[in-house]
Amino acid sequence: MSSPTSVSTTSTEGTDLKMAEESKMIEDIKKAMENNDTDSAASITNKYLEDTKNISMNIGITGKSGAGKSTFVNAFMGIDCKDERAAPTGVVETTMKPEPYPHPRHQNVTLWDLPGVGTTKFPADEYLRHVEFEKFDFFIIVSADRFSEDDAKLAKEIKNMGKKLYFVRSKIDHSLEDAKRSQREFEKEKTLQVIRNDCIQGLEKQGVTSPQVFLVSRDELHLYDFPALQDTMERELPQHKRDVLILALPNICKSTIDKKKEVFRSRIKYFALLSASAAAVPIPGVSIAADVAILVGVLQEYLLGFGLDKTSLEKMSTTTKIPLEDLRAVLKCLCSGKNVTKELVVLMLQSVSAVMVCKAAEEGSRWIPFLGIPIAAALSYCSIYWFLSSTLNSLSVDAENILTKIWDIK
Ligand SMILES: Nc1nc2c(ncn2[C@@H]2O[C@H](COP(=O)(O)OP(=O)(O)OP(=O)(O)O)[C@@H](O)[C@H]2O)c(=O)[nH]1
Ligand SMILES: [Mg+2]
Repeated sequence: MSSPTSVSTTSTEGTDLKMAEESKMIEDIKKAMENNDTDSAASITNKYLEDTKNISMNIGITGKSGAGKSTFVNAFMGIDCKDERAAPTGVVETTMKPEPYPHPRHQNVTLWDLPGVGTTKFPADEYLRHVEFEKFDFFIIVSADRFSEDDAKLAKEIKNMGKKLYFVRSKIDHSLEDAKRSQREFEKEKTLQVIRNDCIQGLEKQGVTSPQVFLVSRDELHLYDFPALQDTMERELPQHKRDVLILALPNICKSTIDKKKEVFRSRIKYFALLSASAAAVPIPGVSIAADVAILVGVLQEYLLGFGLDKTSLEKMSTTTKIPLEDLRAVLKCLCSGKNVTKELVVLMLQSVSAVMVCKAAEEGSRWIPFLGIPIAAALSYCSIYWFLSSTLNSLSVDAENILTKIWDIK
């Protein structure tokens, strides 16, 4: 019996190691299947998927009082500041102690709204110990104007402690409005570059080397530097954490949706393998029951990742003031905007034609050798592989349609 392979969660692990672990695990599963040891195959796959789900991420957001930290926390989680799950914002609401905000759709991701160094009156090193810096994957320092001496000291200390950090210059909409009013020949791109350079030079003068500064506006995350911030964070994280971050990001453009789709696509083979190991059990009815149970969980995860679950859609309708029925009108996939139930999954499975299942055999066979594996298992593998691939395509199109609908009214 093969021993289950676990996903290591240390941040030093690289892409190659993860790929080697995955290949070894797939080999173990294949061997178990060929020996008709379906219990082992299922347990290795299950363990891997569970470990993947449990990878946690903690992001620390800090900066001066009023800089826009709490607003940034909410924007990052894709929720409105008036939402009951939101970090309180406003001119008088001061973040006084580290406050965790679990991501509403991905409970393993937590954004920490941290009081600014100035608010706590601690020196930078003591401040970091006070907020338990070890638990953070990275920090974001937010400022609504030039970064202060406190911000620079904190940045140096964060780097000394071996942690990543990014600078966010917030309220860019305000700054552009101000510039428009005061400049005779206003040029947007030029003004943005001036703000960016001013922040970078200010930090360098205070001894921060190669600071990465991103210009952000809370209501227009798709503009300015938020997309670049997403790409940079993602690029600098280890592979297994990268997937966690991507799924938790707000859908601000097509490229975010495409990245989410790729993360989900890379996991399809494991669900198909789970289905295959259940199909090899010679008890009538076991396979289909196992498939439905697997699919309910997977489809719910897809909906949460794309923000197409019922709650997200309702909240989106309230925030954007687009009637819920108008949002629903652009959705094509049967499960979009719904609670996924066993009945719904059965309905969706019934719409799968035999021809399409055969097509899946071609693609699916890249991952599993059919030789030595019972026919039922191979068929089950292919049908689930195809079903999830095509549902994923439909859901990503729905997510893009929602994005277009929202941008149309802006
Ligand atoms: N126009 C505009 N206003 C913003 C932006 N970000 C934050 N604000 C506003 O700035 C004010 C302060 O924002 P908060 O998020 O509460 O700031 P904070 O850093 O959490 O403040 P403390 O909790 O007091 O430390 C609020 O009224 C926000 O609505 C932005 O990008 N654009
Ligand atoms: Mg706050």
